[in-house]
Amino acid sequence: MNSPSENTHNGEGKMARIRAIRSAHPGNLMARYFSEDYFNSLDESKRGRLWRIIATGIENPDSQMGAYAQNSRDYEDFEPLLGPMIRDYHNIPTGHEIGQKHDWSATASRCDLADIDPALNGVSMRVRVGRNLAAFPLPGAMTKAHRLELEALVIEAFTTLKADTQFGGDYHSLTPGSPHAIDADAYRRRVAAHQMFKDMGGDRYLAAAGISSDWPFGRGMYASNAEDFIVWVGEEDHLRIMAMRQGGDLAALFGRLHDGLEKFARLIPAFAHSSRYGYVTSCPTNLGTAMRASLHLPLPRLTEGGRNLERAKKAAQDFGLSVRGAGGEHSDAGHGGLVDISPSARLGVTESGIMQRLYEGTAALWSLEKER
Ligand code: DAR
Repeated sequence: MNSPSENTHNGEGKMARIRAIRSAHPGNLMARYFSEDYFNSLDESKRGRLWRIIATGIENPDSQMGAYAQNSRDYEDFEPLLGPMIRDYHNIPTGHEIGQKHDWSATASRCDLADIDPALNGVSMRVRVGRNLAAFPLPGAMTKAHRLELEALVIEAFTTLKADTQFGGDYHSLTPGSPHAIDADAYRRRVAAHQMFKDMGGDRYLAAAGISSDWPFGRGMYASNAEDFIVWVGEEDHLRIMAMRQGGDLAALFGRLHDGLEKFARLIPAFAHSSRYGYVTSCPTNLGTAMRASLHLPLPRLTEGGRNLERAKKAAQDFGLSVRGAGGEHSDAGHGGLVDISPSARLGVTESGIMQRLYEGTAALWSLEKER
């Protein structure tokens, strides 16, 4: 595939591919909303930028979104294309003003799955937020030097966090020659435990967007001593900050994340944020809160012992939840019908709202599981 700049002058070949994708893959939102008139109205520089933003959706026709922002300002600069894609994905009607608010206050109230059923007091729960530093390009447009500079900056912050009584821990780098280097076995163990991300080069969507370039330079993870607060460095966003625990106390889980996030944020430069789209992320699907909250729920009856997720997916949709296998994106159900459930909404909902939806959705699915 030629580089975007080589095709900026006409781009006829790419537009023909987009037309073909539009009819063969109607779920590809980039192809659905791409306008040749809009593209032709752009100057040379913006055409080159736009090709890089949508390269992933052209090279991967089966994409759901088909675009990754390369710079924080892309969402404003390419609103005529990205805006309709974002509204479609996040179910925001045309004419409805998009504006992101943030609210973590519900973490101060009781929200415990054990109140639904004492049997739910031992589930595996995780909540993460994506964050990008405003001073850097987004991961798809970073040079190797950017990646190393950003890692050095957060390592300095982790040096302070290490000494914290609540969040003390250690940083493990994948950068060859780093004084914080993690050995291969330890890395494999962390990946198997879902504490660390695997080589992103295997993800064709990220690779096409440049997000996995320079692997493994500038990549790593911070883990608290209790291993319940983790920060990924250099994955799909500059930072993925997460809390995880077994149990059912969602308020404690969200509170742990919020406290750690606030403490960490005070140690590093500002995050990219917009009043319209909230925290700016590489993928438009993560805009807003940039939060994914999930828990693993055994639904052996709804999933026919894990062999068929369709009924659970359909039921979950009614409660604003998405269902996937317990092994993560594109995985099957785990042993005993163990599935990962997560509120779908990220944008136009607050952090407290996501916690409530996860609680209420879990209660509804659990009731369906028990009645069948
Ligand atoms: N595969 C890309 C992104 C989908 C959302 N998942 C993320 N961001 N990890 C697509 O456009 O289908």
